[in-house]
Amino acid sequence: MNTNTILISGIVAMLFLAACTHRTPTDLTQNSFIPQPASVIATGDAFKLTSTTVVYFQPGVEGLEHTAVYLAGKLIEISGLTISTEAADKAPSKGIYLEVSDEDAGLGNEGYDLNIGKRLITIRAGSLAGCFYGSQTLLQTLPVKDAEGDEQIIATGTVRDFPEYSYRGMMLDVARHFFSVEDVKRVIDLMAAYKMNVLHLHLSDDQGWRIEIKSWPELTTIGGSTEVGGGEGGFYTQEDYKEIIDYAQERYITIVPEIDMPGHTNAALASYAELNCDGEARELYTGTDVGFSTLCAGKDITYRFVEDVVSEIVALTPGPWFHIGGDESHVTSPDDYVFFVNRVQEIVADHGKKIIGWDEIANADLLEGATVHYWDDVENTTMGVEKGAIVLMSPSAHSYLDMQYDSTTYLGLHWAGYIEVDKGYSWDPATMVDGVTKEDILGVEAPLWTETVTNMDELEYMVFPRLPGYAEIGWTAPALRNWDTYKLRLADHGKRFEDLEINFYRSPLVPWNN
Ligand code: NGO
Repeated sequence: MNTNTILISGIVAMLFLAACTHRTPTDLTQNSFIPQPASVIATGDAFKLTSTTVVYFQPGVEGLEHTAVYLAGKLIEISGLTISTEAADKAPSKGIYLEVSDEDAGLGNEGYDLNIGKRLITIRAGSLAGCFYGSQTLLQTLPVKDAEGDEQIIATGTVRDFPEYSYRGMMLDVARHFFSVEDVKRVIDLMAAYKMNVLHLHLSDDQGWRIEIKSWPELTTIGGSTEVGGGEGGFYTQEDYKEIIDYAQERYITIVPEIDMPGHTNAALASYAELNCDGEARELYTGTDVGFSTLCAGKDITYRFVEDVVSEIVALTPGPWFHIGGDESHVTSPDDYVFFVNRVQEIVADHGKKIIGWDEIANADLLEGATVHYWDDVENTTMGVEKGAIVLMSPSAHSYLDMQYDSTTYLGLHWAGYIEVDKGYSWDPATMVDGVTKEDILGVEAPLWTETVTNMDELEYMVFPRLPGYAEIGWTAPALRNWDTYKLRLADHGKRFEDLEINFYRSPLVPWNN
């Protein structure tokens, strides 16, 4: 062998090795999971996903087959392999097996145990949601798309995992700019991949009313007819809303509907003159000011209106919450505000839902089970806790998805500051507000307000790559969270974003490798 041959065979061997290391990942702990699981143990071997792999599910557990079909569908999408589903009473000797069992109480409501053996993968959880999250973790061991469409190798090991908070949400403002059912479904899919479980829909504001209310039809025919900037707006029919609810439910996401009141109501006040104290309908509004509108707290018809709206929405909404807004009611007198919020809480409670309201609602007499949604005012929030409420954390300076990344971001606002990806990630809900501890906190939500966000491309640019960080804050214990390691995992997700055609912001703080 001459030196050249040695050199060439050396290079070939190195290339082969590099290809092998790429194609046979056998160390599960090296996988870039987001959110970081509670524990990952590697066993150093490999499971091969082939066209003979079957996703089995325990029979007699309603809903589990659906998760099996979802998982098989994703595996087919990824690999191009034919992967079927089948019921099986007990774990088979090979394949993938989904099982719901209450044996491991330590996993809680949403936890799971994912065991990847050389021949068999099991996902065991105490609930259907847990099986779904275990499936999402398994899917993160694979690319989202394999150009070659052939067998896939998965590193063996065990993931035992459960969330820090039970509410891991995102909010979408469909009032300032309207987003279609298809858009909302895409948002739901992207959230589900990161184990988020609540989508809060901001369904009404000064610029638009976005949900059909059959007993007050002009809310949508008039109030839904425009948006910020004067575009044509739009609204969800009740069937559309149901379609969103069902789609979300299949992905273990609860929809929280918000009707913002008594302020932020110009669209309603333009639709029905009688809701105004002076009896005169307002003009439709397409600007971006806040705090200039109010329902008339002293009129009976106001509460008939709220009753009708709440009852129609509640009838379509399986989740436990109804969000009553309550923010920035600057032209409602303090007494009227308290009177109004107290009455509206009763209406919502009479319909069997728990209320959530922006932190200002702490000024009212909160009903048991109320959630104060912290966004701005620390005093309101601690007052809410003193009155027995729990807290949903959306600190505007850390979690608002409409805040610009930096001064060059072409969209968004910056009244609460700039939120680069590290700032969005590096905070702990349990130490955010003095006197509000983990026990007082329901969870975390990242709101996307859409004054400046007009379409899906723009939405994705503001939401990604920050959303996975909020998902991790909601899911992973603070002791396991650290920006320096998170940014490397996030970098690996860049390829996933690209394959999913997400228009994401390539933050210079993240060492993207795609
Ligand atoms: C505020 C305001 C919204 C704006 C948003 C913009 C809350 C709770 N009320 O947050 O109406 O759209 O800021 O960032």
